[in-house]
Amino acid sequence: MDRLRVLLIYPSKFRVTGLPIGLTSISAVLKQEGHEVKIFDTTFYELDSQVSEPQLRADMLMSKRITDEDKWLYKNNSDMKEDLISLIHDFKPRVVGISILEPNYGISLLLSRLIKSTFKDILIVAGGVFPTLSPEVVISEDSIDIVCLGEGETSVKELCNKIAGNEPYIHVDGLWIKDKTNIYRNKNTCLHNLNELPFPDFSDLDERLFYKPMQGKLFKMVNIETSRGCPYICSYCAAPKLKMFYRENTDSSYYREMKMEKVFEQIHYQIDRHSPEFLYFSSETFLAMDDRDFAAFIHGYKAIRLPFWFQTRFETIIEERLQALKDVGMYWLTIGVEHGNEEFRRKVLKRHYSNESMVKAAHILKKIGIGASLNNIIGFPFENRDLIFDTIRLNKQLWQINNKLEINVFLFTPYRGCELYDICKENNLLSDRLEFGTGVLSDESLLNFSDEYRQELKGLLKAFNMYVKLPEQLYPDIKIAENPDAEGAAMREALAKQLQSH
Ligand code: B12
Ligand code: SF4
Repeated sequence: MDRLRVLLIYPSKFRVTGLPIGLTSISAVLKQEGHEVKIFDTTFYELDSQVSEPQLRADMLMSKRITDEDKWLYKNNSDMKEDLISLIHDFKPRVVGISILEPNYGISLLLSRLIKSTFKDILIVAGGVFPTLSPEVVISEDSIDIVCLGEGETSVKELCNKIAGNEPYIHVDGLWIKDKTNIYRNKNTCLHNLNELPFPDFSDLDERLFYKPMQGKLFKMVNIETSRGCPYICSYCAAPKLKMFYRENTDSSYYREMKMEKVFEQIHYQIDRHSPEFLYFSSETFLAMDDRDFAAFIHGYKAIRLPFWFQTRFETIIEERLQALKDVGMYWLTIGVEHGNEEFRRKVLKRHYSNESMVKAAHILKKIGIGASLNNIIGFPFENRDLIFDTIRLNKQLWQINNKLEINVFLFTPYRGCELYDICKENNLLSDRLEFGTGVLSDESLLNFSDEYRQELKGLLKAFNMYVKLPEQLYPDIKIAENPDAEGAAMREALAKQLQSH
């Protein structure tokens, strides 16, 4: 069998840093088979926005401004298309794989069309959450030859081995493959055992991708995969549909945990290769682990001595666990509040926990002396200003308990494959502004709201942290700060100063 050259594309934008596990896991598997892999990353090119993700978050008073951003997250000064073409000329890949999330589908098409029109013989494979949940959309695109549904490690390995061995590949599991007359829709029957996969290979990624802001400073971080999937069913997230996809196709559970001994093997492996200053445990709900694994984690981590952070759910915040985690290096965590009205949260978002449990968790975090980012979303269907104020009030209550909490707020985006996307569609709520590639980090709602309400949402996004952190006597001024005019801008500036001195 020959060695195959495979180029993997990470079509990310806005200088959103952090390491992609899916793409690098595929890279590791291909290298294990002896193939040669390179990665082309679009994160640092000047694309549709001048503003980086960290800068945008600081502008919205969510997090501290990074002072040395340009030193670490500087933009490329070359042309993305020219760089890609020249890389392909030099590397001469037989296969190009693109990892696609819905907000990145627009840029993915730009690149796949460019490649197809310049290098006709290259086979282009699209994989990731978006192709998995919308395969018909992706397979209908002329520049894409193959769509990978679900986890791609085994499918891509088989595809590349067959191409390298000059064997027919139209029946490889998990791939939808086009030839001149047909589309072969092969089912994905494989959900991987995390203990049997090689560790993600980050060695071909741009060094800048490793840097994540933490309290206004950038740290070199490495992701450690501990689980895949999520047991919950939130209506605005892709995880429940992915769970259904795997249940129907493989009859197994999407949510899987890696054995603790394997987690530690991975930690040592990545530390040896990348010397990180911080670790990020890549799991949708890190503290979903049982008591035995938790005890093993605490015991094993004592020797690691690196600060770490993770994301989890409010239900998993238990004082004894958090204290034990802090004692071994936990620095920060991220938790989803998402909405402040219990009934709305339960009925529309399908998140079942009480506000009281969040208040209790905020007290625990305060007692332990640990900070956390709270994620919120506004601009849902069936929401209004009053309901948004329930979210503001809950965050205010939590922040007053623990002012180390960082309050994040994002605009709801209806991604295909999420239950709320279908609900918006049924209710004729999707606007014609909804195109692939829109929505990410935007303040422009993609729902069919009135112009007035869309403007109101923009104002509320900017003012959210002010409402949460400044006294209620200032609410009339904050209302002025919501306005898009010069008076609003001046008021925002004045209030932002007050907030900083608070
Ligand atoms: C970790 C994570 C991130 C990381 C890494 C992102 C990445 N591209 O890997 C960071 C923090 C950077 C991130 C950012 C964002 N994310 Co995110 N993220 C996740 C999360 C929680 C886990 C992803 C993961 O690592 N899964 C485990 C790996 C193994 O699975 P995987 O990545 O899907 O890869 C497998 C397959 O998809 C396939 N595959 C993937 N790529 C390829 C490529 C080829 C060629 C092939 C053949 C196969 C293949 O094989 C892989 C290995 O098995 C998911 C939730 C989820 N359940 O997926 C959301 C999720 C992917 N994120 C989402 C979104 C919206 C975003 C943001 C836009 C958020 C924002 N507002 O800023 C940004 C955009 C990022 C960008 N790069 O532009 C959405 C995507 C929705 C959609 N329908 O596309 C998800 C699904 C969450 C949700 N809301 O439903 N995210
Ligand atoms: S939002 Fe988080 S907790 Fe809810 S289903 Fe998605 S990954 Fe799981």
